[in-house]
Amino acid sequence: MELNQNEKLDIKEILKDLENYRPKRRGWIWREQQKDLKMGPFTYQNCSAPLANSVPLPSAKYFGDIDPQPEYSITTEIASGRFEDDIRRMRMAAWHGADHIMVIRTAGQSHFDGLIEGTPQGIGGIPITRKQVRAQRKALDYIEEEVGRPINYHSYVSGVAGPDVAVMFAEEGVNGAHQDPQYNVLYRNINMVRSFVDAAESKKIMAWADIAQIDGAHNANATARQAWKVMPELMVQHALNSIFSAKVGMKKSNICLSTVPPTAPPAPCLNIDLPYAVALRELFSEYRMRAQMNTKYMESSTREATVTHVLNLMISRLTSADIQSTITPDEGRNVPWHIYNMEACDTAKQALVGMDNLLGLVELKKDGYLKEKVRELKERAVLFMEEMLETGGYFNSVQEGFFVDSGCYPERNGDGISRKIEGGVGVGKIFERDEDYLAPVTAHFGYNNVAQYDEYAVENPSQLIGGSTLEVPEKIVYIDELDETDNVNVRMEETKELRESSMIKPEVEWLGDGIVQMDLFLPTSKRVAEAAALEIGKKMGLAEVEVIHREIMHPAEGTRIQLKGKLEFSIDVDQLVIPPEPEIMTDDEIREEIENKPMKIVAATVGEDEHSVGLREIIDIKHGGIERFGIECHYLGTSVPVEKLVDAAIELNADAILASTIISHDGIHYKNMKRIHELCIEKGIRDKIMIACGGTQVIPEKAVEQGIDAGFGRGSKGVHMATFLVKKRREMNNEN
Ligand code: Z97
Repeated sequence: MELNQNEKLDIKEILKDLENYRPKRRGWIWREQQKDLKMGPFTYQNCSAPLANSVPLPSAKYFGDIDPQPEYSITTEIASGRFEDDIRRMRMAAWHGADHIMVIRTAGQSHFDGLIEGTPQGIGGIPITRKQVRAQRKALDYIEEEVGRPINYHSYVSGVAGPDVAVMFAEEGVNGAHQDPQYNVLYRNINMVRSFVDAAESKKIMAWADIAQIDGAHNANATARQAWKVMPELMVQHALNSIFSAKVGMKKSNICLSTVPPTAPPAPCLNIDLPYAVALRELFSEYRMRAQMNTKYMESSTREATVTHVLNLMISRLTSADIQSTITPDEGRNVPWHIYNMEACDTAKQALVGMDNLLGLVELKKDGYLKEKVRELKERAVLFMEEMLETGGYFNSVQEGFFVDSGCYPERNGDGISRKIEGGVGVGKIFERDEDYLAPVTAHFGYNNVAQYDEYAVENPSQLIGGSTLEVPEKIVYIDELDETDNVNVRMEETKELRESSMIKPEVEWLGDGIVQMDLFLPTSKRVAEAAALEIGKKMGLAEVEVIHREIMHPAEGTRIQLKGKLEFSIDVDQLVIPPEPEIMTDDEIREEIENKPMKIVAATVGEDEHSVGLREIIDIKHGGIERFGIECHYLGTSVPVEKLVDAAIELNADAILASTIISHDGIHYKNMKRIHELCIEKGIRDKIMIACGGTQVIPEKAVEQGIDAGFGRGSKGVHMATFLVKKRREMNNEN
């Protein structure tokens, strides 16, 4: 199967024969920095290879549609609850520059003591199952061909079923995963001994599959009362998971620290976040940095979240990052919608490309505040470690509540998360291996008594059974669906009409969800505005109306509201009358043509019409009008009689007459057009001159019916007019 960019990805095709699908490859793939990369008129220092297919930034049209890609991997997090709809989002995100697709797990999956099968619908994320993972990896195998860049697929290995999930990920070609036993302990209250034993096994398997690992330190930042106070502890958490992973056998270049700039405006965030970022990079120079954006202080304002994101991106550019996360405002208002994934990817791309070569321009100070702060943070972290040792190690320290304390170490407020060594989910489930223990599997951690059975199998115990599932995927037991009522086939049947007919509905996350968002300004206080907005939504025919964002413009004068609601109807796209898109030549093409063959026009508003703004926008260089292409414009003013306009055209030997009217009583605008055409015939110039008329009430087809060459309605720009003039002149001269 090959994707066609003009066709939707066929989910049914992805699901077909999934039982026998094998991933194309294993392991994480990093982007490669290309120094002195030339694209369009520019040279970049911090970019990677461009994509074969992508959606460039909106303003790329002024720069030859180039779409430079930063050298950091760009993450997008996807969490809608329906994996089949997320696949379409992944494709869009890949076109917007994401090459690290993280699927968030459904609520509570950490506490499942084993794998889930089938494709149930999730809450707050996707139930991670073999079928779901395989389908998404398969889709990404096609999508990466389409965009021309490898895409890393990622989910979570933490939790009680960590090792089981790790094996499944290794089998299914997953490329990245969160794995950090401290996450289990602190946030999921999973027994700490069990968590570290499971982590050893999980990490060993991840290392075999070359899966890049992200740790869980960012969670302390999100949980802490004052996120910037846990900076020393965050470094300790990074250190514990990193060295533990390396000791288990994971290569350091696949161990990523999940770093978060700890604070956000109105805090003076750069002043706090930058020393922390520098300290981390100095202490952990052998490892990779996954720069997560700050989510702790994220509210429902997309504007505010975007500014914080950009400040975080500046930290990445001033220090470094290997993976750059792009959290969406989902975290602030729980709207994990397609558009926000794209916006966040674009924010990262735009800011990183905009700050290309930043370190070639500025240098971080090597003395003063920055240096002192960096040293102070490192000292605090080292002291924290020392106290842990004095306390008897990690387990005792957790029991004592050392972690996620709201004090900045060595200050302690006694409000840390405390867990019992003999407590938590899965307590007492660790057993020492017997002397004759043998597991005929690959990538297994710890004691495995193979030699007594076959000394040649010591290096690879799976030989004893002719290979385990990692070598012989045919041995994988693939379970399709377990629940008849909750699975992808049932869901796709429910949305069949929208998949297979010309009916269409607006959507934010699931096909046919019918959700729309509205922006309102209401000239009243916040509480009143909220209530009024809900009423307005209902009156507009929306179901399930909800206010998802409110922002005070002034306590009494007004409030900005964002509303969401559901539309119950669909539209038949086959019934739509879609006018052809106006043709537009590029600025360069038009300019070249005019340079080679100059053009002159006369223009005026005609009849009794004083509205000059529209015409000025078409003509004036200031408004992007046709003057900017070098077209010589003679503007005669307003309320000009049509006779005078035609005479002026003759006198100046103009190539075209441009007339504009807004007034349309009694069809006067069309009558004037007809008159210009007739006058030109009478004066013998009609076959030599182009006539174009415009105005807000002008319907192009009706204008042409009056005998003139083109009509321009509302929304027309100078470039449309210039394109018409150039093409029409070529046609008149038989140059096409
Ligand atoms: C991020 N925005 O990008 P469950 N293991 C670790 C984690 O950090 C997490 C889980 C497991 C964040 C993603 C927070 N991280 C969300 C180390 C969650 C999730 O939800 O307990 O099944 O596992 O990292």
